[in-house]
Amino acid sequence: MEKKNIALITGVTGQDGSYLSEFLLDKGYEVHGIIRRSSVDYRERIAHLEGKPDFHLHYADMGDSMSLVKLVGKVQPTEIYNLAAQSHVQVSFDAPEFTADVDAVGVLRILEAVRTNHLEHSCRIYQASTSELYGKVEEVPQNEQTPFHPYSPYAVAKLYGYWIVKEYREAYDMFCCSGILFNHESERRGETFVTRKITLAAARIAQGKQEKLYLGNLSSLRDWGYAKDYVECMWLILQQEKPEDYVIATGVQHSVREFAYLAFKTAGMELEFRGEGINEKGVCVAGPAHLVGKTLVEVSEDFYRPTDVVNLLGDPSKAKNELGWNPQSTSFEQLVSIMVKHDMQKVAADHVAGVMRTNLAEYLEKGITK
Ligand code: NAP
Ligand code: F7E
Repeated sequence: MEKKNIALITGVTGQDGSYLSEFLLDKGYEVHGIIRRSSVDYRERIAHLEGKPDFHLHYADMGDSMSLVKLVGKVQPTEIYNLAAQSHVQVSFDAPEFTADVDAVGVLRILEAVRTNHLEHSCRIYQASTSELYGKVEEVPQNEQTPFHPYSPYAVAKLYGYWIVKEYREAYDMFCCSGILFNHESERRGETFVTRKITLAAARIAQGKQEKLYLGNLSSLRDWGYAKDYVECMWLILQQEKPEDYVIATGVQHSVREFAYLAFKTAGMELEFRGEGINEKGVCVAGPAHLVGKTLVEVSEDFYRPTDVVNLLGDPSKAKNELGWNPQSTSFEQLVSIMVKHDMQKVAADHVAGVMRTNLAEYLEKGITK
């Protein structure tokens, strides 16, 4: 009988972990995921997978070497996907030491757990690296050769993760690789990342549950893809003959302002942006009569970062040519539509169920209510 592929996913409860679990279960893998103890037991993104015979969850923590060593020994994975991280850039300014421990040293702990269990030549490792490494960008678009210039505590921690993976690949001949993934979003995206903050607010404003949305830098440019498309690349990277690093991106760039315009339009409100910088406002010029003429989007200094990454655009040529991956299988317009439609339904369902949610993203992101 053919031996089963066994995957261990750190960060299984996150956006990417949930899509990757579905993808690997469909491929016939036995999937093991790391969870942390939390005072709330409901794991929204993977609840539909719990109880499936090939899906297993284990308590461990990226900050606890012993838990990782024991778990890797017990599971004997053939592939590890290291997705666990404190992944919010703004939060990394507020909790830099925790971010460094999980996002930098955590990667080392995984690599050492594999070596300690003598699996370095049988277990392949994927590291969730990021376009944030390019930071204060030195060229546009960015590819695998573009120099790094990390520009936040998050990015600096992830740079360590990138280099330690490369080091272990060369020093110990391990099959470990980094996917340098540009922003990827979905209806499962955390609610304080800018895209989801916008789609949820558009849905809530359209349904009379919120008056206004406060954002930071509207001119920031991102290369936004669909998370469900990106997890396939994580798997493809580990199926190659040689361990290598890949840029995963769509090759298309939009501003936060453009994302907001399209999201509000999809929710039935046309915005016109007037003014500049901190005084810029998104005014409703077409849509429901009671909203026309109202300012629905404002800029707030609270959401500006001490240093911000403002010009990310990936060149996915290597992934396209060597992995055979299609960077544009979901367009920007489709992505926005998927997210807004989902959030319109979610807000309506919360209303019917009488759920009182303080999901004003301003509050969730900064503890601020305007
Ligand atoms: P996410 O939704 O924030 O999920 C992060 C995951 O990490 C969660 O499962 C979280 O568990 C877990 N985690 C955090 N600290 C941990 C710890 N100390 N021990 C164990 N688990 C811990 O992130 P994502 O968007 O899915 O991203 C996945 C990975 O890709 C991250 O490493 C991120 O930095 C990287 N990345 C993301 C993007 C993007 O655009 N999404 C782009 C490039 C790279 P809890 O649920 O318990 O908090
Ligand atoms: O910000 C600007 C903000 O928080 C995008 C993580 O998955 O992708 C993500 O990091 C841009 C920034 O994502 C608001 O200043 C404006 O320029 O959605 P974000 P991020 O920082 O790009 C990378 C690839 C990762 O690796 C990370 O893990 O949008 N922006 N106004 C805002 N951002 C937020 N959050 N909130 C605002 O109100």
